[in-house]
Amino acid sequence: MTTTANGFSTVSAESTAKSTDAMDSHAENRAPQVSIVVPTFHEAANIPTLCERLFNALAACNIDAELIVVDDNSRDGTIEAVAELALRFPIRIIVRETERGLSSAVVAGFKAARANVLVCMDADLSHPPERVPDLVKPVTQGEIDFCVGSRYVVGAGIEESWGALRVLNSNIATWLARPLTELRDPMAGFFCTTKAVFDRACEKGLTPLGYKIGLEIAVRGQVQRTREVAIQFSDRHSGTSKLGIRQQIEYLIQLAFLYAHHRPAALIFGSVIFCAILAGIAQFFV
Ligand SMILES: Nc1nc2c(ncn2[C@@H]2O[C@H](COP(=O)(O)OP(=O)(O)OP(=O)(O)O)[C@@H](O)[C@H]2O)c(=O)[nH]1
Ligand SMILES: [Mg+2]
Repeated sequence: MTTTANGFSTVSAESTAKSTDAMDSHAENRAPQVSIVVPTFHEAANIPTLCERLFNALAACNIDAELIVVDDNSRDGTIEAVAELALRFPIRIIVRETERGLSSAVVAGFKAARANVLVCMDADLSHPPERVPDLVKPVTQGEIDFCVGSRYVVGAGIEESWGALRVLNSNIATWLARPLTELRDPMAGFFCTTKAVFDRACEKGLTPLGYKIGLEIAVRGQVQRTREVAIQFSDRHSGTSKLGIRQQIEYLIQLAFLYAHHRPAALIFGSVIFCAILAGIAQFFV
């Protein structure tokens, strides 16, 4: 493994040298149509199934893509799994040794992407890989510049095992973002956009904080033409969730930044209402 000045590592194990050479020469010739970025933290068990299903779906639609895994030094066999898959598929891995976080991992992957069309999805198979072509097609054809794999449009669904608390949590988080975007599922981690939108979002001060990088890119990148593709959202295939209270607090901070920049009046109005509610509650205790 070699470490770059950014603190990234890329796999250079002998076992992958052959496939890396093959991919490098392929890379020199032609950039892929689509770069798919998957952030990972302890997802080794999910990577092979994800990779197989994804490239089967892409091959069926003649889509030429690369898969970039951005792993935060999981040390759980993810590097080895990718090295083995790289013998058969155009997959590579970026290992970050000094940084942690889902959103910043996606940003690192998008910056390393060779294609002009970018996809972000989870590793845990919550996002059906078979739907990737449906997200990609309208973007590659220039019809839209942001496509979401949505849980909240007609025909979509989420697994029944979601408890009432998780549904409520998701609904509140979605509702809080409503004035910022027309998307029904702005919290989705399954989306497709263009390098141009991503670059614009970076220019407008993209903050890779917390979990909701899709919302951040859509709002800062000022996307105009969006579409939502219905998906069946499954529970994670294997492993455990990394979403906790810290990520929820980070989401609120991220929202405050987005409102301050794009809807300052709504931020002031919301703050006044919030303080009024707090003052009302406080009266019961004094
Ligand atoms: N690189 C990186 N990836 C992360 C980090 N946290 C989460 N991920 C990945 O981001 C994706 C989404 O995380 P999840 O833990 O599945 O979050 P979730 O989908 O909200 O929760 P569950 O599906 O219930 O587990 C997965 O592929 C994770 O491995 C992180 O700090 N760094
Ligand atoms: Mg998940």
